[in-house]
Amino acid sequence: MDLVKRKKKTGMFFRMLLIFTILLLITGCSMNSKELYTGSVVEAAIVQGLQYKIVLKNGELYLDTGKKIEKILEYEIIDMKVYDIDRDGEDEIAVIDSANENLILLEIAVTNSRLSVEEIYRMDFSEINPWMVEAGDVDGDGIVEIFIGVNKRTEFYEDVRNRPFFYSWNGDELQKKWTGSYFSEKELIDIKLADLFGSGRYETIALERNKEGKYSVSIYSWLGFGFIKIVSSREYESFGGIVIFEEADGKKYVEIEYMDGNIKKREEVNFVE
Ligand SMILES: [Ca+2]
Ligand SMILES: [Ca+2]
Repeated sequence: MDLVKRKKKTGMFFRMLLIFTILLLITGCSMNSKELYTGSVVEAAIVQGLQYKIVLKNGELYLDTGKKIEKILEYEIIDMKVYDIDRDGEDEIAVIDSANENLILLEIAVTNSRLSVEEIYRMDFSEINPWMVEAGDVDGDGIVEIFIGVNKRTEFYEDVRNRPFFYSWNGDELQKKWTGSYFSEKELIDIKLADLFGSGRYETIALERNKEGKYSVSIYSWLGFGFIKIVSSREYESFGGIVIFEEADGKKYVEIEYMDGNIKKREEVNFVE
C-alpha cells in the first residue's frame, strides 16, 4: 500500500512541476510593454530614418519596434548607450557585457526588413571593472568620445575607486583620450555627457558622493588636456540619477531624481558657482 501511495505522490509531484514549468515558460516568453518599461533603461535609436526603442531590463537588451518586442542580445550586459558613434546618421549601441567585461560596439543591421545587431568592435576592460558607458564629443572636434566608468587603483593613487576613462573612436578602434584618476575628491556615481550650452562641445555632468554620503552634481568641461569644473549643485541626501531634460527648442536642463521619504521627486539642478 505504501509503495502505491508513494508512486501516486511522485506522479502528482511531476504533474505539478510540469504545470509550473509551462506557466513559467508562458510568462517568461510574453514580455509585455508595461513589464519591459518598469525599472529599465530606455534609449531611442535612429535606423534608416525610423526611430526604435532600445531597452535594458535586468541585464538583457530588447528592441521595441512599436509592433514587436524582441530580445536582441544572447548575453547579459552591465550597461548600454545608444549613440551615432561614427557620425553617419545611423545610431550604434555600445554595451559592456557581464561575462567578459568587454566594451562592445554594435551596429543595428536591417535585413529583409528585420532588425538585428552586428558586433563591429570590442575592447577588453576586464582588469579594471567597467560599470558604465556614455558617449559624446567632449572637445567638439567632431570625433566621438566614449566614456567608460572603471573601478581601479592607479599608479599614483592606491585606493580602488570609480574612475573616469575617455576614449575616441577613430573609425577603426578606440584610442585613449583621457584616462583620469578622478574629477574631484568625491566618489563618482553617474555621468551624463550633453552639449548644455550649444557650443558643439559636450559637457561632462557628474553625480558625485562625498565622505558624509551626500550627493551633488558638477559640470566639468574639457580644456586642452583635461577637465575643469565649471559649477556644482547643492547637496542631496539621496538620489535616483541624473537626467538631461531637453525642451522642444533644444535647450537642455540637468535634472536630478531623488527620494523624499518614499516619494520619488525630480527637480532641475540649480548650479552655484
Ligand atoms: Ca553610426
Ligand atoms: Ca572629440
